[in-house]
Amino acid sequence: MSERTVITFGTFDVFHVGHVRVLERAAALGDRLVVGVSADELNISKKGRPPVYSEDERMEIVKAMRVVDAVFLEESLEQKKDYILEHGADVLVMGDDWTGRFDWVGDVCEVVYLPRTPSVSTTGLIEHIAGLGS
Ligand code: C2G
Repeated sequence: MSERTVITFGTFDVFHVGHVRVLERAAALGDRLVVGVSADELNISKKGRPPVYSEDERMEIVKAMRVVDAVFLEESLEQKKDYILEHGADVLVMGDDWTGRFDWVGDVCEVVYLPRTPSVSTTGLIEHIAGLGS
């Protein structure tokens, strides 16, 4: 049987255990895991602020995970289908905060939404760290 490639996307800023778990669970759904790391510009347009870590640093961190085989820069949310085809992905995995949002790629691959890890988020960590200084 041929290799099953899993693809997932994310900013992975201020890398935390929720990121580790979604990558490990995504990897477990196939033989090879490819990760699209959101570009700094995409983050600014989505969230109105630049990430704490640069895109190069975020790609380096994600690439260092044992379960990750390859990383690339995700420059636009609308290009999902192109990225999926380019990387030969059989399944797209996203956390369930994205449920339903990427069903439109369902004609080129399977789409799976995984439950998010509760009580941890990049925004929460940034707020927590900022509060330590006051
Ligand atoms: N995640 C999770 N549990 C958390 C926090 C995040 O499972 N407590 C998952 C998210 O659901 C997502 C991945 O970790 O699948 C990356 O999360 P973010 O860095 O917040 O990514 P996001 O900004 O949502 O970018 O094309 C889609 C975007 O690039 C996704």
